[in-house]
Amino acid sequence: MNKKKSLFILIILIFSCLSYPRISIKKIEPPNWWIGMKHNKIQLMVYGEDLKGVSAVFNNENIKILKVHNAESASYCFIDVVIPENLPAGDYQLKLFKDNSQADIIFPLFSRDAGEKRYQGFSNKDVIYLIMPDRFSNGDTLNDTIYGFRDKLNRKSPIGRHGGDIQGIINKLDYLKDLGITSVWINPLVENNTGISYHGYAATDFYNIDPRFGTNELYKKLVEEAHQKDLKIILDHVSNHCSIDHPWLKNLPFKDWINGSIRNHLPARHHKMIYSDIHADSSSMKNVSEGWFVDDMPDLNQKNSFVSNYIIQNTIWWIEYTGLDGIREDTYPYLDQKFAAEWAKEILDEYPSLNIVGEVWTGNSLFLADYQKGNQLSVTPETNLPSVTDFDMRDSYYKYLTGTGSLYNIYETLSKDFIYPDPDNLVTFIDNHDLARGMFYAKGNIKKVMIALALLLTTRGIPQILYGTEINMIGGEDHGTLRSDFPGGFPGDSLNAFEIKGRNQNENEIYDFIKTLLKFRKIYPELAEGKLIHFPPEKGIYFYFKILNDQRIMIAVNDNDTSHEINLQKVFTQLGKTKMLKNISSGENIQLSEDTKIQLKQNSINFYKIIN
Ligand SMILES: [Ca+2]
Ligand SMILES: [Ca+2]
Repeated sequence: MNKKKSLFILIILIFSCLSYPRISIKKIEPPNWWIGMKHNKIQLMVYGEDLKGVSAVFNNENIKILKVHNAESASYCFIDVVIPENLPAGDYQLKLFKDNSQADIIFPLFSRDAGEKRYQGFSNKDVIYLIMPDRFSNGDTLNDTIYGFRDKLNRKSPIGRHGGDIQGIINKLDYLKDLGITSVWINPLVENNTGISYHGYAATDFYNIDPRFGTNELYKKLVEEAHQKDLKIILDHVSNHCSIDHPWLKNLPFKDWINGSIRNHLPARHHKMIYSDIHADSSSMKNVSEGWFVDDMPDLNQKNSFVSNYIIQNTIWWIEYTGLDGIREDTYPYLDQKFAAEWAKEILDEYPSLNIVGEVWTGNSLFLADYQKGNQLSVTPETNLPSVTDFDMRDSYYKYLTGTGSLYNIYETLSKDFIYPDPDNLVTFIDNHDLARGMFYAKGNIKKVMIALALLLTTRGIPQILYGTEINMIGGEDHGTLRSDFPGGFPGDSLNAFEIKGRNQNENEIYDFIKTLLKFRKIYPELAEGKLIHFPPEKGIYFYFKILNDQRIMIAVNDNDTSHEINLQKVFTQLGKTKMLKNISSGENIQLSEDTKIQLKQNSINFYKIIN
């Protein structure tokens, strides 16, 4: 071939490339949908090349395409699709066309799983066990380090990956069941291919489980196995931000996909009262809802309807895919609040029995209550959010355990419950994955921790216990050490605290105490679900009653270092015609007369079944 001819062919080739773009599809999100959902109108996000101006069709004309939206970047397009109810399940083909170029991708439509124990919700009948999955149990050492993923296994580093995973949690479901736990909240499991990734809050893929934790199929299996054992699973979901290493950041679908830009963004302010503050300026609200939580977690702009649709569908997708039972939504006040209300509404429309708790980190119940659904005092629009995290109560436990406060702080917090539309639907806790452990603050005062735990489990709300509480884990104030490994969960551990013989005396004391309380909650539902009547604590003595229909239990706390003999005259209005009290721990019966006194040991909490 002479030079002239080859140059001619080259020009033709270049010309044809310019005039006939080659469109391509890399992936589609959601990767599938289901037949028979209320949400039968979905918006597909297509990733590929040269997608501006494409037209789209399915290989089945019953799947209606309402609209194809161009993104600002040609690497994406969005397709509004209606899925008919009577379509057979199966793999359908989505075809995109542009000029002489064509690309296609399989879009499976599944039938819905009709299993009984799906989307159960959680309530004050439950006890939530919070697991940081990297730090609980390593059930598969083959996934500890994954080629192409930044953080490698490094158990020596408090902020490194330690190897815990979903298989590890599956392996310990019987342990949790035996302890008496009913629900498990697991910190986020989605892909976090970024630095310091063990905590899971920096997603680089919203539709895939991080391979160091397992696979999507394994997560589904976890939910199914949990359900078989009558345990529930709560998804830790993040709508507010993603990782700076999310592929979106290299090629944003729209300039306003995130709030601000990598170089120029507002830092998040933490004023949780900002939406209900009638004196607030709109720019202050923007600093909370549009600021970046940290510099390596870009704030997603839920005002962009494509972002908003993406997140709502993503949440529904995980619920439908696994059948999970509830959601803990991260950094709730930092979301665009109009979006947040829409998100909760859409989820609860599809799954009315589900419960959603928003993480609202403020110790002031007045502001917490404003976020709970149905608040008549609120000046902000309806949130549709059933539950919030009771940080006011947590702060009271903190004051009690550190000695900077007393039982009176706990009493006072409970006395403010009028502010909540539904105080029983608050998630209560002494500590969580972001806070130093109760035992750390109590400086090893095991009796104080036991009283706090008993109050947590028997006053009101949905109690949440951080993994390791039951074995007296202490940890430190920094994230790395408070999230220490559960002893025995990892290869080479010298002790196995999952077993009685691997725990020392103190550890077994706390373990047995929690297990007994969880058993009491099952035997005496009034402890879990009953109405609370309480008396102002005086001189470290706190009386309260839990009442469910005609079942009643009296609880007496002695927070003194000496034993006390107490005359029951003080609580006579609640005892009335009661003939006998039965100490449910010792089985001892106490016949009641006008001047009956009970003995309360030092630093003790005592439960008496009321027998008429
Ligand atoms: Ca592992
Ligand atoms: Ca935000």
